[in-house]
Amino acid sequence: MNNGRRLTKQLSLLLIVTMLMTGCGQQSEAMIDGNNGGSYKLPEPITVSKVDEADKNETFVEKKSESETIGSSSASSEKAEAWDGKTKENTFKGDGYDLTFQLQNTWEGGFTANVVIKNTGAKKIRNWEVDFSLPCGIQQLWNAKLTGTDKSGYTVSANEDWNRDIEVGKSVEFGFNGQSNFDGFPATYKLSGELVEADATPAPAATTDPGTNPQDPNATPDPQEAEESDATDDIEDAKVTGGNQFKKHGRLKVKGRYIVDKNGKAFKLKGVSTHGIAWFPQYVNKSAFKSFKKWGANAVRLACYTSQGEQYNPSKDWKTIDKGVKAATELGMYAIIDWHILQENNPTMTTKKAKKFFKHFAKKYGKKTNVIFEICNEPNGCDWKDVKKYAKKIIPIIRKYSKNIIVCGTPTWSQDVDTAANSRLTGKYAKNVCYTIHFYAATHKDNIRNKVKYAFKKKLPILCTEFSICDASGNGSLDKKSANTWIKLFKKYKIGFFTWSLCNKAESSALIKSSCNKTGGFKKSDLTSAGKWFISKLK
Ligand code: IDC
Repeated sequence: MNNGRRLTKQLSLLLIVTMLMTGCGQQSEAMIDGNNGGSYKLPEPITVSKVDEADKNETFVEKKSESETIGSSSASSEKAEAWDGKTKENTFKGDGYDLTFQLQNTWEGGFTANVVIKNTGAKKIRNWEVDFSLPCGIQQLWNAKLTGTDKSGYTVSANEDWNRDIEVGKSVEFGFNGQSNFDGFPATYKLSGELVEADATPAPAATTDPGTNPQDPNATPDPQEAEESDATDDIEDAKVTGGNQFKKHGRLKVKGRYIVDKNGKAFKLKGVSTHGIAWFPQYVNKSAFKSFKKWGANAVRLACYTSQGEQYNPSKDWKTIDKGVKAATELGMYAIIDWHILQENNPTMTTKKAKKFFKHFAKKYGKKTNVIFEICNEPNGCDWKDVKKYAKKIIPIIRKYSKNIIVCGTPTWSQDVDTAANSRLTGKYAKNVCYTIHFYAATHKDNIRNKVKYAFKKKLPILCTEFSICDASGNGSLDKKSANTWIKLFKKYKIGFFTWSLCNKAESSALIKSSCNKTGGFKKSDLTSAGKWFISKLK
């Protein structure tokens, strides 16, 4: 039997579990003990269908038989009970797995949740997929991919080889931000996956993606697996002092895995990103940028959200970008023009208007030595091949007018630099192109840092065009320890970084205190703790 067919057969044990959960801590009819003091309805049948007789000599093959039914079904139209405002966690103990929904953070208009799927059974669960009901939008999702939505909720599944198998006794986790006030734990879940004998041979993609290790579901890409070295003695640092940066350092270029100045020395871009320029245009001004230059920034990023729902309005935003480029230029700073896709998760959804946008700005600023083009902020819920397809449409438009650096986003909100490293743009599309990593330090830790280590060893040129030290919602508590580890890594690898965001919005990623009404001429005392921490890293 050929490998493909054999492996397809290996996936033939199917586990489907539907369960109902009501609001945590609440009592209701059809109670079953053991649900964290809460209650749930009896689960839907678990159907285990077994494989073909023909396959009986495969490692974990079981003989085909009628499907078994475990548990009994119940209605799935149950609504979640309202949240009690206190409970942070709700675990459902299923047959062979636990599903824990952890509420990590809440704020007016949103929340961050983490979901842990633990394998408590005797077989490995492979290619898991969770359907869960949620009456609101999802803004971010990490360590999983969105594979479907309908009016009642979402389908989320493993997004990498390293998290698609859940070994016996182990867990995988994914997280997301909800876009409205938290209103109760999901009322319904459905966990699907394949049951595989624990000692079965590894999954096929193990050999196709060297960045991952399917044997250990909790592993992230193992940087050791990228054979190349991460010693940075192959390049000298540019001496960066004050004054006009692009007069001194000229047009920046991508050279191997580094961004270099006109003398071929590694140049670290360091700057602030604006918030959405449609929402906070008042901070796009020379005096605001000057404050950060004084503290050591050499660049700014102008973030232009792209959908109407996100207030994109070319007739206003384009003028704000002009104002921003002019201010940065007068201050001798580099400026990134950022096509800030977010709600429009797949960049190909924006190709038409992105072409217009980049034609306009490349024509206008492409010959200026200080302008950089970022073509898609954060692709999410789409494949790397979509991003590449889009990049191949946009890059030639910019190249018609400009040789300047182009920054390309990566999948999963610009976290998957490992994927980009394994299959980067080539030929004319690759010239002077680097790839972006984004992180929010309280959410993204070693698992994402390992992607950077792996990609760096694979010689991928990386620029961090956005990060903050709070969680991925742009809010929540600050994790300076994780943030310091990130910056240390960037300094070691000579990777530039831009922090989110230059505004006084009442959220912890904002750099300016919400009580401060100034739009420029900032003093240190006008900065939030994220702002103060950031300027301390500019030295
Ligand atoms: C957030 C802003 C928030 C705004 C929201 C709109 O901080 O004020 O309401 O966008 O969608 C990103 C995005 C960035 C997000 C940020 C925090 O690039 O636009 O800004 N974030 O969620 N990626 C990861 C985090």
